[in-house]
Amino acid sequence: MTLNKIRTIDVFGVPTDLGANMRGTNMGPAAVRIAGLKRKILDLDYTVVDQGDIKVPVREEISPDDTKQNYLETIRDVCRDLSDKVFESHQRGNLPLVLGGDHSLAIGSIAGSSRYHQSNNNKLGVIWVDAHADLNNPISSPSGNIHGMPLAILLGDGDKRLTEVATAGNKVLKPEQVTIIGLRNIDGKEKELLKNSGVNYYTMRSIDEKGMYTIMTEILSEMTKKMSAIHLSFDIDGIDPLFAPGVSTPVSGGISYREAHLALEMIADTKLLRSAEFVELNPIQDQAHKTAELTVELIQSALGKSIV
Ligand SMILES: [Mn+2]
Repeated sequence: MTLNKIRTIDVFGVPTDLGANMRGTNMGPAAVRIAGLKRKILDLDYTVVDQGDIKVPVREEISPDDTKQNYLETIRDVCRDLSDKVFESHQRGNLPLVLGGDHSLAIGSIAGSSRYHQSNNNKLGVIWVDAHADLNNPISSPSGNIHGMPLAILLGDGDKRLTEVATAGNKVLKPEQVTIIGLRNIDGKEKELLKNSGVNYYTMRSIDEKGMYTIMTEILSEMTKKMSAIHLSFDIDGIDPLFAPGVSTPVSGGISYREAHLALEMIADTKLLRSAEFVELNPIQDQAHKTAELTVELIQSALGKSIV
């Protein structure tokens, strides 16, 4: 099946911070909307349908049992719901754009995209921009926070209740489908998990050595050869905190403002982007809305905004 040109963007907010210790990413979707998301996507000549927010229970009302297990069952329910909505958006021929929320939501969004592409025999490549590898499992994780585990879960490593949502009755994501960019903070045990995972990855050191242009050329020439659709999972903490202070887990030495735009413009040039999430924006940590505005600009670049 050939993929048609995308005309309509479906926006979904996932106001959750249940995957993290730090509160606040639940306000991310509102901050991105306030920064003018819809108007700025309309400027790029798409139709935009804001589908509103996925329902996420408030932390204070979640049962003590689920609180003790880092909200695992609540996160499962949210991800299941998101997975269905993302799947339906693809079926309508639209591009689901998911606003986080912490990165645990990627379990649901990628499950939905993966299910759609598998049922249409499209090969899906995933580009994961992040300071962290998000490859922890319940044994390796120092904190137990689920936002440190979504990529592991999508690859089939993790609590069964979540890996079942991730696969959504289909085959699990294969490591060769995934490329991580921007790594610079990996927990002790997670280093081995990353090296043994089989995913492609580019640390900040390789960005320093080769430059973002060379790296993205490498990644995208492989993806355009092997894949027929790209999903972008963009953790805002991949960007240097100088430009993106409004995240829950800032790590200095990250991707610069221009490097981020270049990477996204190059992804847009492939015309293969079919779904995306922008996650971990934390308005409590932000400075005068700077990171929310940056997020909207990054979304514009990913959707094809060019300087000329
Ligand atoms: Mn992440």
